[in-house]
Parts: sequence; structure tokens; C-alpha cells
Amino acid sequence: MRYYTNVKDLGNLQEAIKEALEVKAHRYDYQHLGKNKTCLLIFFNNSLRTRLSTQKAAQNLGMNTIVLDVNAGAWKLETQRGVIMDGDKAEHLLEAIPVMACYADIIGVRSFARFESKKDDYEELILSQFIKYSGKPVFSMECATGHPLQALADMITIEEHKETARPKVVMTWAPHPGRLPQAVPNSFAQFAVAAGYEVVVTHPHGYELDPKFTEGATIEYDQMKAFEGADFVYAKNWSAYQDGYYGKNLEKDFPGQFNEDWKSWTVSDRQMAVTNNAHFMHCLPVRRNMIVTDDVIEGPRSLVIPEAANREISAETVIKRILETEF
Ligand code: AN0
Ligand code: CP
Repeated sequence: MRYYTNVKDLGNLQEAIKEALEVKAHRYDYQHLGKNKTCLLIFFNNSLRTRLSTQKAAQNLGMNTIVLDVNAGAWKLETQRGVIMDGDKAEHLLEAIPVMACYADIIGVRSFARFESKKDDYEELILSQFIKYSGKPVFSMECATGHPLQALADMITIEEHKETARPKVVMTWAPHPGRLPQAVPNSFAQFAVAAGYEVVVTHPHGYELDPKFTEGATIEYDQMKAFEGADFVYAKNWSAYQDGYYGKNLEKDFPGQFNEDWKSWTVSDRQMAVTNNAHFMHCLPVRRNMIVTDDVIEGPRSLVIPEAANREISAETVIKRILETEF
């Protein structure tokens, strides 16, 4: 594997999950793979879990790690070719990428959707330039349209906790004061379908995701109906994907236009009561009592910490595969 941006890069997903569980049981057995190799982790956006777990994963594999926060000490980067650079950006990505690649064997990139252009976001303007101009293996640490390390960690977590062969997995939109990317829900839906689960996606009208990512899932606008019999509930906020509304918070940016009781979407005991004693999941960071109540996230069926712990394992599995095939 040279690039990890999508579920397809893993080949058979169930086999990848099996390999991940093997990695989890023997996480220090592969140190020879990364000796004298450097993993460079580049962050255009904030992170707690990805930063720590991916460094830990690379170090488990014997690699050296360098972390660069582009917004904290590096030069401000221009990303569009052809721009006259007379503004505040001192360096172009077209020089910065090959320079960074000089010091790295593998590069991880975090660059969220910027919501300036749906086309730029969905063509992965930043990530695709790393793939094109670095000459090195590249993996996504959440880019504009996907968060495949999170989704793999979530699948590992579901496999560890499922009580039926084919669980019902419900992904629900939940309220948030900001404008969040569609990356996490895109990847979660795509991975959960690929894993073979019964997948239901529920959200208010207007929050439809790119159908490319939800293909194979059932869309249900009635949240209570969606939750009936669920084995896993995965909550996440996302902004609108539709043209004309792209990147917007429909409640705040179009007040009164949508006939929706937004607050009712917060996951609470009311919805969890109709599930099959479902496990609660969220990628974190989470806003309590917006996305989910204190009681549900603190409850005995909450998996938010095991999911975060499995981020080390998903990252190690991905970097291991890259090391095994590229070096
Ligand atoms: C980001 C998002 O929703 O994509 C990162 C989640 C892992 N969340 C926030 O910006 C709060
Ligand atoms: N879940 C996740 O990716 O968290 P961070 O944004 O803190 O890395």
C-alpha cells in the first residue's frame, strides 16, 4: 500500500480488521520495519487524538517521527498555482511539499475542508498535491472528504464489541454550534457498509451527504424510527453538502427556513431507549449536551474511549502496510 485515503486502499476490509487485531495483540513486534525511517505528520488543523496516536503508532513500528503544525511556526502557505504572492503567504505548497519530503519516508496529512469551494474540497486540493509532488507514500489523517484512520478504528471497535454477526449500525446527525466537515460521516458510512453491517443514516432534511459515501446505507429522516433495534449508535455533526448550502449550519445560517426541531436530535436516553441496548460511539472531540447527553456518554454502553484507543491500532496497521510494501 502506497496511499491511504479511502476504504478501497485496504482491499478486503474484514481482513484488514483481522490484521489490526493481530497488531493490537503484538504491537511492538514490527520494530524492524521502521528502523531508520522517518514519519512526518503535517497538521493544517488542530488535533489531539490523531497527533498522539499516530506518533505512538509510528514509534511502535520503530520509526522516528516529526510533527509539523503548519499554523504554528511554519510559513503561511499558498495552495493555488498562478497566484501573485503579494499577500500574507510567504511560501507556496509547490516548494514546501518537495522540501518536506526530503526529510520524510512516509507523510501523514491533516487538512480539513475549507468550505471556500466544494470542488476544491471534494477534489482534495491539499492532499492530492502531497500525493502528486512529494514522491513519498502519503496517508490521510483527516482530509476534506474523509477520515479513514478514524473509520478503521471505529470498525475495529465494532468488531470487538458486536454481539450479533451483522449488527444494525445507525449513524445520526446531531447539533453543533459550528460548521463541521463531512469527512468523518463520509468515511464512517462507507466503511460500515464495506464491513457488511446493516447501516442506517439518519439526519434532518438538508443534511444529505454525498451519495457516493452513503451508497448501500438506508437513509431515514425519522431519528426515532432509525434508532429502533440499533446495536450501535454513531453520533456526529456535519454541515450541509448540498449545492447552495455547502458547508453551512442550516439552523444558524438559514434561520426559519427549515421546519426542524434541531435540539431534539441530541442523543439522549429518549432515543437510546428504543435501541437494542446500543453501544454509543463518537470520534471525539464531542460537545456534551449538544451532540450527546452526559448520561449517555458516561453510560456503561459508551465506547468513546475504546474508539480513541484504537486510533493507535488503525494508524499502526496502515503504516505497517505501507512499510511492508514500499521498503
Ligand atoms: C472535526 C470534524 O468534525 O471533522 C474533527 C473530528 C475528528 N471536529 C471538529 O472540528 C470539532
Ligand atoms: N478523532 C480525531 O481525529 O480527533 P483529533 O481531531 O483530536 O485528532
